[in-house]
Amino acid sequence: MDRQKLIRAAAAFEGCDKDNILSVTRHGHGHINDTYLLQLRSGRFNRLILQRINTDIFTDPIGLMDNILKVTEHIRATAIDPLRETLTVIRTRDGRPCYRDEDGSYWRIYLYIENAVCLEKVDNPRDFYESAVSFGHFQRQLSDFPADSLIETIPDFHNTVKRYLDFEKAVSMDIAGRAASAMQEIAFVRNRREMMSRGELLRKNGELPLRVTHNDTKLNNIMMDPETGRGICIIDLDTVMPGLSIYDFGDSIRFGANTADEDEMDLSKVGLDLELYRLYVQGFIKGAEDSLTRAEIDNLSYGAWNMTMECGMRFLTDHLNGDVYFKTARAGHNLCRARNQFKLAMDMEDKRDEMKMIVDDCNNKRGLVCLN
Ligand code: ADP
Ligand code: GN1
Ligand code: MG
Repeated sequence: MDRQKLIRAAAAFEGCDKDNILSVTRHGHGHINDTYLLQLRSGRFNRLILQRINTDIFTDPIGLMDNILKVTEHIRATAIDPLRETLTVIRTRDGRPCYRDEDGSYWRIYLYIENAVCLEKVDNPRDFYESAVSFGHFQRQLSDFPADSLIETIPDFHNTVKRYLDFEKAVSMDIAGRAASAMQEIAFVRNRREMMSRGELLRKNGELPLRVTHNDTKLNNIMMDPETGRGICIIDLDTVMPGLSIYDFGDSIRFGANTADEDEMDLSKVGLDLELYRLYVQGFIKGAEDSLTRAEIDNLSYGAWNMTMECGMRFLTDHLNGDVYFKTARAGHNLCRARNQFKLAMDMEDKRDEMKMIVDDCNNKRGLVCLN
């Protein structure tokens, strides 16, 4: 990115005069936005996060920023340390939460969360547990926030029924000519169609409440305290929108409790790590306190399976569409990811009873759980 362009964007924000900018450098390992660390010479805050919002994915950046303002203000109202426990949006000189440059790119600035680390992967079960406490607590913090006042920043993001229709469309169009060589995977998805629509059904008939959900509940979207190992602040709020709590839970399991990486080719290595699963269930229930309903708790295991199936189906759909959505590093990358997710889903089907027992057990021992 052209340095002058970065400086011009930064200078549109309060306190960031050109003369006051010491440096702007690429930062972090996010896959969606362009993120920079902005260092100032003087002022109340010396370090800020400058981001160019990915408007290919988020087509309504103004609505998106409005969501973020609402949610962060709500969390801030009960925070003990309001500048560290949620993101703080810096305004432009004319009072807006983001800046549109001459090329049509949208920029925003957040306060940098100091004295905190962002972990890229689960190396230590304790970190996974703490991430569960943080995402569970996020549910608790927003349990009294009106979810329907938020826009869907990516419409139908976790509407598995809609995702299924997209999948069938990809199969019938077969744009990349790959359907014939993926018949086994296509059949695998088709055989589970009904089961995959259960979450949507429970949402529609009101059995599962509409919540404010994060929708990208990965470890690297939490800033953690390096001293205590606990989560400080949930970041990456672009996909915060109305959704189901069991999907926030499920996406963490899909990603973090797999015994192998998401694109491991050796499927014998792929499976659900039940110990990590137990830790995450304990942490999530603890963090959520009393905010989850019985129906939500009873459907946590289903949420894990459903998110795994949905993600595998999205990878397969993208493979059939010619790899247009997810970044790929090699031929067949999306098909490999899809197979990996399907193997994980199958393992969850085999471990269904154990998964359910773990949830019941953790729920019964609620309050007695203590890893700290
Ligand atoms: P993406 O959507 O591309 O994943 P994120 O908003 O997650 O973008 O930001 C990318 C990375 O930048 C994060 O993983 C984290 O390391 C860092 N980061 C983002 N916001 C902050 C912040 N307010 N303070 C400190 N680091 C941050
Ligand atoms: C995408 O880019 P990343 O890794 O944060 C995707 C998620 C998928 C994930 C699978 C906006 O997230 O939904 O679960 O890939 N995010 C979007 O790796 O589509
Ligand atoms: Mg991120």
